Amino acid sequence: MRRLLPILLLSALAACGPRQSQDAAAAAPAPSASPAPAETDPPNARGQRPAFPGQTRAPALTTTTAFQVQTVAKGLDHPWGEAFLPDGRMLLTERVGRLRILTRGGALSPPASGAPRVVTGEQAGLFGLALDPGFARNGLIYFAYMERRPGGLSGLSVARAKLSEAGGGPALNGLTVIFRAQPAMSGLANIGGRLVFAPDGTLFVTVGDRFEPTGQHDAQTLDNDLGKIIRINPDGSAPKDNPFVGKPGARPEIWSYGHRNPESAAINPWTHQLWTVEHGPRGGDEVNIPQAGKNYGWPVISYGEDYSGRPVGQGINAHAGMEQPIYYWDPVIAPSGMAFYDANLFPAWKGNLFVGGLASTHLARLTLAGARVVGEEWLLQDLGERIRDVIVGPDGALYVLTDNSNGRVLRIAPK
Ligand SMILES: [Ca+2]
Repeated sequence: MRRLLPILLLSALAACGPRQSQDAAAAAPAPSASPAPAETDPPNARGQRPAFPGQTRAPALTTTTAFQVQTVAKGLDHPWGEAFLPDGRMLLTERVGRLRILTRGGALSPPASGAPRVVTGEQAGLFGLALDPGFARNGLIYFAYMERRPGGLSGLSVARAKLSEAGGGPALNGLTVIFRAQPAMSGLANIGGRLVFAPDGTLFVTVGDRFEPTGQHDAQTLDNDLGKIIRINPDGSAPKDNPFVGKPGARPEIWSYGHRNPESAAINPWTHQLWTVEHGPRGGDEVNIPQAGKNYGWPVISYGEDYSGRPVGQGINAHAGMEQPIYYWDPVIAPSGMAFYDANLFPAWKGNLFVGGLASTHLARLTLAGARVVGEEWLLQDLGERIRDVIVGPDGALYVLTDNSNGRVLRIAPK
């Protein structure tokens, strides 16, 4: 049994590296009308202008709340998704294909039996998970994973199963695949895989574009699930009020399109709307509020540039009929996981949005004014670990997963 590890104390104000010192300096009162942002590196793509003031590089913040970071569990192989069970334990996934239960005391269960075989390699594996809104009654869980498809191909699939525990550990029973993203592909990048239930009981699934060249299975066309936000019923059927139901040639499960690789999704607890964060090209990570039937632009419009250094498409950032992100990062943070903070343990953080950063190895704290980001702080940089997911626990603490072969579950609470 794993024991709770020694508590690691951190000061939110500690200057532990060049980024942190820049943040602290940037947060000093600014004499000019444009306060310095948290990001101090130049953008990847030169000459691009945001569509509205504050769409990128929000003013840097420095929290006034001292906090501590505690390692609840370690030794996990690329933990990806996490959710709290009604009894206060955590259910989590490891990308290699394992589901485990973590007790409040830090004990990890054996991997759940009955899990499907997952395709691994590059970004592929077992991804996000969600509990059925009626979990306390029916024990159903949902998870996304890379499934082997005919012809040596693979695809993002969502399965549902009943979680039970008997004897040796957790077990998945009655596993049913409720959604299979179409078409199957060969590549193992830009897969998506985050799940979140909407207040109306439908399930949102984020699906990446699989890094396919434009014109193949385009995020802009509605005859495929790639580069889409999907909305399904818990049995996998398409809700009758989905925006493209009945439209010839369009898949009825599509909620919104023109996405690149969304690996973050959460319901805003104050507006009850879906928010997502997606990986853009180099210099184009985005926060969106995907609405039914709308086009979020990829790959026609984007900030940033292609990895080759060339423009994305025609190099345009705006187009009629295509939605602007409410916020973007250039350079990218490589975002994964997001959580709105609506608990009471951190009164000063109430109303904030937290986003994990893989490449940036930080946890972004964003302050919001309605649908605008108005401040940004980078937390946990001194750990130097890729952040895969963040959720708010029943105790009001933030629970963060770090993305490596000795991945950790971290608990962030006031000092
Ligand atoms: Ca976009």
